[in-house]
Amino acid sequence: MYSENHLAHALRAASVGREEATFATDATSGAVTTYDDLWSQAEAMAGALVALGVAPGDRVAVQIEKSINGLACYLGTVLAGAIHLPLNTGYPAAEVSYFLTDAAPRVFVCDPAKLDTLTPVAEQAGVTHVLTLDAAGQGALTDAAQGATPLRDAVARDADDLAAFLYTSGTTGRSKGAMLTHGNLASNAETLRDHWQFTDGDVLIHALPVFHTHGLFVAINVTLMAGGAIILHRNFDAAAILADFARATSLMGVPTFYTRLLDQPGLTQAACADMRLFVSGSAPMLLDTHLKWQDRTGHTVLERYGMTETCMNTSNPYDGTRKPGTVGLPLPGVELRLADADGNPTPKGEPGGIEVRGPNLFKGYWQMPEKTAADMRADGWFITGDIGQIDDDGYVSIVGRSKDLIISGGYNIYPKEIEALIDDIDGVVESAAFGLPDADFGESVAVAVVLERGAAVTPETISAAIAPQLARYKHPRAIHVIDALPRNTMGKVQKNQLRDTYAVPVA
Ligand code: MCA
Ligand code: AMP
Repeated sequence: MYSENHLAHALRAASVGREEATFATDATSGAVTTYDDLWSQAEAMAGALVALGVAPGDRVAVQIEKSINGLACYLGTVLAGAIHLPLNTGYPAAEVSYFLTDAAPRVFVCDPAKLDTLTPVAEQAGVTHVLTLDAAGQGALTDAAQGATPLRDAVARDADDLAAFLYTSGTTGRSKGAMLTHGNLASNAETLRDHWQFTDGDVLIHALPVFHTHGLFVAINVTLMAGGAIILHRNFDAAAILADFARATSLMGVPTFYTRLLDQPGLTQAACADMRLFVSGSAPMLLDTHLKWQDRTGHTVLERYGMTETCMNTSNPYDGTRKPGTVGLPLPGVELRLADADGNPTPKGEPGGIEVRGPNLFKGYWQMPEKTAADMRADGWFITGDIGQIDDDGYVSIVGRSKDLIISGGYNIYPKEIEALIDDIDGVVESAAFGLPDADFGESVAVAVVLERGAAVTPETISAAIAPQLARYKHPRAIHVIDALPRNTMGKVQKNQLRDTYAVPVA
């Protein structure tokens, strides 16, 4: 099936001959989607896209709520040989405008409620087709799919051809489109399926967003490649997820999922009796959370480490010892080393910059060869910007980051993006955004601002000025007006000092 299309073939193979098996159960309505339903819908979507003129290599951008038809749109894009470009549903028009202009997609699919706002944005970016898809899976795209001739033979694509763009912010401000190939996605999901022992008997509780690697290329691709099933939650509701433990086998989440579940009195060993695997990633899980989880459930959370550009790099073992506070060992096929800024490996046992190499590595940043070259060494090592340490057993711990990044509830927030908006406000001299410990999200955004003398600017006016331009999760939770930013002798802003000054004890 789809033997000419590398990723589609890999995703479909496990369910061939089992078309009536369940792929998804909707957590709220109980509606069941079989594998036949899913792929039929994907073929219809692919037919609609081809009818709109989508050709191999074209981008299909989506900013849509999570739904089965949304997943079918992803798969339909792959079948059509095009490139799937999902956008965070929280991005306001100002942010969407950047992505559409940069990626120049042939088609943009958005929520009907945003059509009036986003149509002019898309037109300005030169997008020729704007369609809709709502949370119930209805809209112009579904209508077009119903009227289209389904694409039964997937468009031929090799392992090296592009399958997806995921935008990831840069430390210098502008977001970069990470180009992921069919081979990247297929090889990584296959490795994870085998490493975590996913089979067609698995039922994964799926509560992650599907516009990032974690929710889409890990959770969905692994399930498809195993021929398993998901319970589809549109958002994270701790009580509803806990209730599903009785009919599921596995959960993938960010640390916030686990801290919120720990607040549920019903979280007991008995409640987890049917679950075989809890996976965490995207952000560091505190040792305290690991230990509390072990104590309450009898399970050890399996922590793993990845990046948009690399998919998953390391994982604690399924069968062997899972070491809380580490992200485990390099996955099969992935090489990992610690090195200094020049690429010289660091002495054994000492911290160093994490670099990775393998079939999981992306092809580069879209139309930014200089940024690709800055992060990718000539001999293929990718510089992650994370600082790690490796213990005597080979387990990797992430001990810091050389990149200026805040991770809040599993979402990456680049301080530079916030600082640039604040610095643009009349009366602001300069600003520094930094992360503070947060009991729910791990980190939250705080900002220190220096004002011109007598400027009529307040934390409230700053919030109001940046609000329309930034997704809600990036909004500063605290804004401090100060006389001068602390700097070292080289003139570099000392964010550690700001973090120490403004940290509030976490409950
Ligand atoms: C929601 N809010 C947030 C966040 N999420 N603020 C900061 N950080 C966040 N992550 C805002 C909401 O807009 C709201 O603001 C207020 O916080 C409370 O919202 P609440 O309803 O409690 O939040 P939620 O809807 O329950 O979402 C929390 C969440 C969500 C479930 C943790 O953020 C989430 O799904 N995170 C997962 C992100 C993820 O998939 N990351 C993977 C990417 P107000 O009420 O004031 O308007 S990284 C990746 O893919 C790499 C490769 C990897 O390794 O996995
Ligand atoms: P993203 O750019 O959204 O793909 O986020 C990737 C970054 O998330 C990595 O470079 C790490 O800094 C961080 N990350 C992912 N998984 C973990 C983890 N298990 N522990 C600590 N940090 C993590």
